[in-house]
Amino acid sequence: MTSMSNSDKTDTIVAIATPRGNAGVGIIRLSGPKSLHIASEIANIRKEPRVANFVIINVGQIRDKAIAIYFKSPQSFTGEDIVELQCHGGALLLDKIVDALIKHGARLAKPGEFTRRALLNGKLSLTDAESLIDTIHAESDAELTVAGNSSELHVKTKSIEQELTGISAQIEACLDHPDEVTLDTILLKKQLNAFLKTLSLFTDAAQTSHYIYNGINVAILGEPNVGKSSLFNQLLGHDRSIVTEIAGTTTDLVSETMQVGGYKVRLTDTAGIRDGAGKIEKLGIEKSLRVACDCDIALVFDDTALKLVKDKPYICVTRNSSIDTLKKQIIEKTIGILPKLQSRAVANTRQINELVCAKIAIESALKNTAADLLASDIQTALYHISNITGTNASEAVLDEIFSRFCLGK
Ligand SMILES: Nc1nc2c(ncn2[C@@H]2O[C@H](COP(=O)(O)OP(=O)(O)OP(=O)(O)O)[C@@H](O)[C@H]2O)c(=O)[nH]1
Ligand SMILES: [Mg+2]
Repeated sequence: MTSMSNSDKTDTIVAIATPRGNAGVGIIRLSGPKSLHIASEIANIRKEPRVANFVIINVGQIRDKAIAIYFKSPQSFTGEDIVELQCHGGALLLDKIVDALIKHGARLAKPGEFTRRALLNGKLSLTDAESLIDTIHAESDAELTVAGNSSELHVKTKSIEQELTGISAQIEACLDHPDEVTLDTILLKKQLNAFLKTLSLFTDAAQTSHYIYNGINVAILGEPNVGKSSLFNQLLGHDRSIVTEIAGTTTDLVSETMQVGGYKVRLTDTAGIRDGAGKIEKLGIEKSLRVACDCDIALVFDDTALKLVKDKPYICVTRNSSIDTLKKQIIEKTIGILPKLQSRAVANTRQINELVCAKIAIESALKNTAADLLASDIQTALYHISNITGTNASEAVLDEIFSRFCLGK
């Protein structure tokens, strides 16, 4: 997604807000100054805000009975005038209605543009916006829980940002008037150390956050024909991998995401490990060996597999392993490898990267006695913290975040 121009921000945008497909209801959303005007071109929308009204949408030869709701600025999700049309959910029907709205002056929204406007209009913070996207993409209960707990990060980074801004002003004053203003270095060191401690709460939990957001990699390993793919399919609950009586059936990695005990697990079926395989199988076996090294938990069928996993957490399995027992064992091993969460200090990967950069700048500030170098470190720390809070976040950072959004959000 490219950076936003001024006209981008004042256009009236439109998108289908519900997933594409044939559903009972499909919602089209318009946001921007001309929302009501444009929607009124195809339906008799009432001007009373926040009232659901029954309308007939007329688009060429097509008619649809729908519910329309007008949200008047600033009391709306984006802070702008919004019209929401709850139509019938046919993909073709919704496309025709959107086309008509575009013909009457709306522009198709970019992914995440509604939320980006909400951010610009102060309706939500950047951490709220990221929490929203993480919630939408959540594939496990753990992910859903941590995505909804963004307030801790917001409160803590906002407070550090305010203090850093104050410190920055003091240093500038010292640099401008060295004879009149002196820096209380003892207090400054105390403040900086306190920031480091707070930021560490989140960075120390990075491994846990990583597992929660990216999933725990569980690999099924063993010699050919032992029943790896059969077990893989049973754990998933559907036929994903091909199963035959021929040794060497699986030649490539097959991965699927599933939820076990509220955690996201990425389960991988592998090619059976043996000597003397043909060209294709050999390439598959190389991948199996790599997965044996990289996985977090291994399900091992035999000694050949066991030798590969070394000191990694593993579970011995057989053809007769009970799926319920196995799932319980995976949960136990998962809890074993997840470092304990300190409070609700969870941040996503992007946020953790910014926090680590901020910490490095603060650590450098603690070593610097020259005011000009100190000023530069504090500015660097502020830059990274504000890429989390959203204060003056760069367009590039916003583009990166909002490109993860789906159309219509
Ligand atoms: N009787 C019995 N047969 C099984 C069981 N599990 C798998 N099989 C059979 O064993 C054969 C091999 O099963 P797969 O699941 O394809 O084995 P695999 O380890 O994935 O084999 P490769 O992909 O060749 O490495 C198939 O004919 C399965 O039907 C089981 O629990 N009992
Ligand atoms: Mg197989």
